[in-house]
Amino acid sequence: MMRERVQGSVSRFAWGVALSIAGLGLACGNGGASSAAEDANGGSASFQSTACERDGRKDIYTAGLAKQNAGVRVAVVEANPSPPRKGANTMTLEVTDASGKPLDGASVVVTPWMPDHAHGSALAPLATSVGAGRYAVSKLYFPMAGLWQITVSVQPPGLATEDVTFNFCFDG
Ligand SMILES: [Cu+2]
Repeated sequence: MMRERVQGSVSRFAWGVALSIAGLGLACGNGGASSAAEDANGGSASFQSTACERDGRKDIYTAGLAKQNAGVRVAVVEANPSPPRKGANTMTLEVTDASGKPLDGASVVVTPWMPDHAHGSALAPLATSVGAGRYAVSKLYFPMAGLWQITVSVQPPGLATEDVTFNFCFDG
């Protein structure tokens, strides 16, 4: 009798976990089973670290965090909120050439992308030149928790486009 009751309880628990993971998978659209399981772990108080804390791909945000391609360097000099998080954000980027000269008048396109789910954001960010090589980015919206790639494509006047990519992870 006792043994049967214990087995029944374990079975119900297993079903509950399976249903939770299935639900997260649906919410993520194209989310794989492994990332859905990670989200489930991140939301559980019984684990000591969050999904983002365990994600080795992320950049740790600090004001001035910079990435460089061959001829273009992009620094996130300001983020609001700071650090960036899930939801609505704004950022100020400083764009310079490899020697540190501010690049004004460049075409700057910012593209958010969730590599684990193969989707972007419903909003297209807007980058506006504010002088001294700085660009104010609005409409930067991350609709869900997880790892986001923020690619900044810079085309200085008359030159080729170069991309730099920041990787920020947001817990729910
Ligand atoms: Cu997603």
